[in-house]
Amino acid sequence: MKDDRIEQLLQNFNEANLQPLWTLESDIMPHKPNPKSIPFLWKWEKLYELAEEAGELITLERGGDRRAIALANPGLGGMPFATETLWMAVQWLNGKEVAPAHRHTPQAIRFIVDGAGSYSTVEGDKVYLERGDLVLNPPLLWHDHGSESEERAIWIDGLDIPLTKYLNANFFEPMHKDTQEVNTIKNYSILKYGSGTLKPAWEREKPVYPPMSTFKWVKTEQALLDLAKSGAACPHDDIAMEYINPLTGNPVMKTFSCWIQMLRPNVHTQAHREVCSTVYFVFEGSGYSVIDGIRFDWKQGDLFVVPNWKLHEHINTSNERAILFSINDRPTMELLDKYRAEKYEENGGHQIVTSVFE
Ligand code: GTQ
Ligand code: FE2
Repeated sequence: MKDDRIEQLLQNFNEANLQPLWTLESDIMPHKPNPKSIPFLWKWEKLYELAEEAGELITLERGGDRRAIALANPGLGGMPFATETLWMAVQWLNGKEVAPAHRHTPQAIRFIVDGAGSYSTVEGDKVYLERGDLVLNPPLLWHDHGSESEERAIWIDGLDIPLTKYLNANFFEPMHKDTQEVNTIKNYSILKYGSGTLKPAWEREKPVYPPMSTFKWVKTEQALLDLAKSGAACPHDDIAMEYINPLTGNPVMKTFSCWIQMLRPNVHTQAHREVCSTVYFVFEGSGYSVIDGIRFDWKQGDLFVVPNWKLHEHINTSNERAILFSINDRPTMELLDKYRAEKYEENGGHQIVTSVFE
């Protein structure tokens, strides 16, 4: 009797577009994060080969605006996203080309693989791009890229496109002309604010976004070498540094953070897991990471993903330094009070490798 009524009730819920919690629990309230994105790795040779071919076949026209090729995590059902919140792409710009000016609500960064005489203009501030530079593009600031040499430039883009899409907060606007006017000398914001520890004394206000658009590689590298010299290191990430707004100490973006880390020769870090997803770009060196028990061998140029709450540790297998650039959505998690982390205590902090990614 009662069973029949329950069955009828469930059917009535369904017809009324209602769903009772007691039939859903483990799906919408899992005991721990259960991301759809999977640990994955993209090899540089393949990315480069395909980007190069795109450089021959695809022109930069309005609509596309950029020759950017996105990492599509196989766990995300064909979406062009590296993780649930992060977009990562390889962008190829031919010599003498212009990627026309536009602006959008997703916030962006570029990490330069080979600048080759190219520039980015962000809200009238024109900066030249060199290997290892990090360029910031806060939300709704106009930007165009161009090349003043005969050679192609190539870089990595990081954006919060998936998060912006999920929040239905996306706006995109092409500019009425291809390139912005530049009224200051080149590299203006770097010259003015690039020291990071000193600022023009007469300026008292705190801009909402970091005052310089670019972190130059020479300074970043020096910071890594100095931190290593200090003897301090993170057990999980070795010589790891977060790019910050020098005027506030906050991560450079509201929704995601940028890191640069040096794994010293033969270092093997301790595994941990965090409520945040990370996309890594191997800037220099070779080694492997163990993510959720899977061994991912990497070398210069490769990109790989650590999804939410997956155990991970990094190993530099060489006698040279290895350098990883990465973006992670930890600032989003922290702003929303959802960040947690846990150390892996078993087995001396090292996971048992159950398979090797091919
Ligand atoms: O360079 O402006 O990878 O607008 C995706 C969207 C790069 C860019 C991307 C973009 C850009
Ligand atoms: Fe853009």
